[in-house]
Amino acid sequence: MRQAKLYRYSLPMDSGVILRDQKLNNREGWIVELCDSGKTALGEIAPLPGFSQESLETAGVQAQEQLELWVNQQQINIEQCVPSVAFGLSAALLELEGSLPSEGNYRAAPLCSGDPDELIPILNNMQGKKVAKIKVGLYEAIRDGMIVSLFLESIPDLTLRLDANRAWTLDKAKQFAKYISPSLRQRIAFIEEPCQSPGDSVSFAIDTGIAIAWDETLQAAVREPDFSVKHLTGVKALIIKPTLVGSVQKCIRLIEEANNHAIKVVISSSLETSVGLGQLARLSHWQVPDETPGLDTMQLFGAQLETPWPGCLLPVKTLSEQTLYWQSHGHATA
Ligand code: OSB
Ligand code: MG
Repeated sequence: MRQAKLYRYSLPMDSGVILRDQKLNNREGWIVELCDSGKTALGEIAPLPGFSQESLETAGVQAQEQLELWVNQQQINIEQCVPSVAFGLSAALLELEGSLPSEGNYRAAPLCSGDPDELIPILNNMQGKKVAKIKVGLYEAIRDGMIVSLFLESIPDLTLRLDANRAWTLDKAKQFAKYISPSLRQRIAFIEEPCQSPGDSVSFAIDTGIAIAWDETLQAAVREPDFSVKHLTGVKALIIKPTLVGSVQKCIRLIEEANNHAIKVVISSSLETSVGLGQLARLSHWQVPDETPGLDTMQLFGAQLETPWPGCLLPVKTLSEQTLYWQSHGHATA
């Protein structure tokens, strides 16, 4: 017999500079719990304010509709759900059937969301390939250029990912690049969305030799019905945030298409709790084994949820402490 539950959670968080315009003090979302033949699986549905087009309420209503169909052995249509619901339901279903491998890549690229000095001890303790991510475009472009240059000069085995979130004009972006000597530029793995317009970002990459990646441009493009990775060339990497893209299957199709165009993929967080973040770490290990995911966002939370993130010292809240919003009544159809 199939059973399902839908929990609504709320966890304390300080989103800091990650969400420039709208600081979040609380992360709210849904956790689905599926039970079938003695097995249980979770999935997280967490529209991100300012990024997702659907609201928390819309997502919850849609999730409940789909769960009602599922417990009654009826056809559900994940691909027609809004992205956050498609991701959460598909992850839970894969988990239930044992198709999401348990091994994860939890060595997320450390995210510097404040004082760059805080990154130094973290990098010194990091084993293997040193990759970190720094947000740029929050202060003067020249200051960003000097800081990035300083990091690359003082840590010779460091590779940096940068994220400007479309903060710069082409001129500003070039000012930034001027402070980074050409010999250091290959150690910038990529800069996500340097310019306000994607065309300017491509010009920046050509003019400076600094590789770029699409994040916002990708999330917008996948919503178009005739979407194809073909239209997104000129970049080194695509940043895939499954909560904003859709089902795990859709993400896998996107990864395959990107690989066919010699574009790398980085699986990245939309500030999911430890439930969703752990599944993203597993998806990344499974489908993008050679690329460090962008999942260093547990640090923004005040607590974890149900399934802890390896090595994280934050207290773990259980699902039973959250609001049970809906649950199925037994239908003995199986
Ligand atoms: O700007 O890429 C962003 C998280 C939520 C919303 C937007 C962003 C992010 C991250 C996730 O930066 C962390 C990462 O990509 O490493
Ligand atoms: Mg980004």
